[in-house]
Amino acid sequence: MTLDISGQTRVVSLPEAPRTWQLLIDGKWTEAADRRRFDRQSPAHGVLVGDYAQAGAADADAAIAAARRAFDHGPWSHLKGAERAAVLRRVGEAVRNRIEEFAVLEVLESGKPIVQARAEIAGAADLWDYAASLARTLHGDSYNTLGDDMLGLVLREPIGVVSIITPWNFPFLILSQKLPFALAAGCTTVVKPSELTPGTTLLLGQLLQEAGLPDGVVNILAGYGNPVGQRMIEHPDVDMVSFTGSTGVGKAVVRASAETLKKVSLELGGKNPQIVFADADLEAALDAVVFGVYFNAGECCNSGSRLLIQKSIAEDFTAAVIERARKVLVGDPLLETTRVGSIVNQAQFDKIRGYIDDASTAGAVVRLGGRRTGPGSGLFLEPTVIDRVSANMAIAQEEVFGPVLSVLTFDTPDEAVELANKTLFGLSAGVWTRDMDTAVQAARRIQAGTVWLNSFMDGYPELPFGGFKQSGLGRELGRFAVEDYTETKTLQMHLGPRTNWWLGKPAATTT
Ligand code: TXE
Repeated sequence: MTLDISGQTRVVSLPEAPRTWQLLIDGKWTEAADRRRFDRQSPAHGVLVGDYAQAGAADADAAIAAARRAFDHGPWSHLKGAERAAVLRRVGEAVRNRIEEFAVLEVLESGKPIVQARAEIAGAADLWDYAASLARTLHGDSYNTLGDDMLGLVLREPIGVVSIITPWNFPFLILSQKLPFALAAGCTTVVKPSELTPGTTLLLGQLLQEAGLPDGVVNILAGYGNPVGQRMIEHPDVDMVSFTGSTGVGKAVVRASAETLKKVSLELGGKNPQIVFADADLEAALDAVVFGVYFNAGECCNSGSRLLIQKSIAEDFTAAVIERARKVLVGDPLLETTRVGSIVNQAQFDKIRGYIDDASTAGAVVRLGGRRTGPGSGLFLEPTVIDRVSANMAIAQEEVFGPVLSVLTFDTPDEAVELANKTLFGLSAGVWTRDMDTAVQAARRIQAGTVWLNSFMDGYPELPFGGFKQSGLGRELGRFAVEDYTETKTLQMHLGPRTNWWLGKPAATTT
């Protein structure tokens, strides 16, 4: 145990040396072909925490070849669902047994608070369990209605080799929204975590081996979008890409996959509204608005970054949000009490600060925060509230990905829905009202993949997640999550003598 600079006790000491990692290719831990390495500093503490082999294009090719071999010849895609489920359950159990190790790694690399990191790892373990259950229930369809001479079967087959590319904001949770479902279907994979947060993905590699996953089924490459991610998308031996990240890179993924016409699944950005009507349970809404925007320092695709508040209560409610936001404990993410940690890196910090400055210039009013705060040299940013925002400002249109709330007002439910839909994104939304008609009618008209009524940012493995419009393509989670990693094959089985002769029945044919 060590103390942070304010004299409080950290849950662990800061590492004296960075943890070192290799790449996992075909079941072997290896250096990059060109022996390059890169490292990572904790954004909250400024100390080196990770030192990773840096994959290049040659390593990507080797990993894809291993995944291809494992898919085409290996046992994994041919195992019974029950056998695959057993491995996935063992992984879930192993993650649960090492929650603290995973959580500390995530804190050091991402800057998120330890309490939150533990909950995320536990939630991720649950996704492995859920995917295990789907491995046994994945099934196709049959048609016994096509006449006596025909039986139609619809088979589900694993799609093949899947490239999985993940971001830094929820490194292990987002990985677990993809990988166990691909494995449940029988696919093999190449995984590239964000260059900022590869640790927990690489640690998982060790657990996968211990759980008995055959070599080559999961290959893990720490490295950069270019060239590694790019190669993982373009390579002709890859059948599908599952990507979570920025909308800009999402579009580049679609372009890069076009040459080989791969299936692409995208989970991208959001500019999610929380609509609060005057008749809502305002205490509950207040808590959820503050949670919705400052959780994970706002580095969250689901961030409730736009508060749409009914004019009759706008001033009082905004004042209450500001009061509540002042109480959010920002600081060292290794303290149990911290609720908001550090921004992930200087570039992201500068991007957020740029949006705040631009909003002021455009005529909005920064009523809280907006400045760097302590402790030490960490990249901490004050919870920020920006009032008098209008719908066409960049702060109301673009993903800031920081602890910044924009306040916009409306009079009528129609106006609220119109404002909610007035962005290029469509990931999620929250609606707060005690009136069932208002709630359900708004929910129906909001263009978003998830709408929370009198709640915000709850998630369940059972419920699909993904975006409308430029927030993505396809859905993760839910009972169809495994199907996303399959191809459909139609099997038409003719029974008995031929019945549909093209040139007439030959005379010699007696039956
Ligand atoms: O994301 P990138 P960045 C948004 C958020 C944030 C912005 C930038 O607004 O401010 O994106 O973050 C890999 N081919 N989100 O730059 O670049 C990259 O290595 C293949 C929203 O970190 O999209 C990483 O593994 N891969 C988001 C992953 O893509 C490429 C979460 C995501 O990085 C690549 C994170 C390329 N050409 C950021 N370029 C969400 N939806 O939650 C990069 N990558």
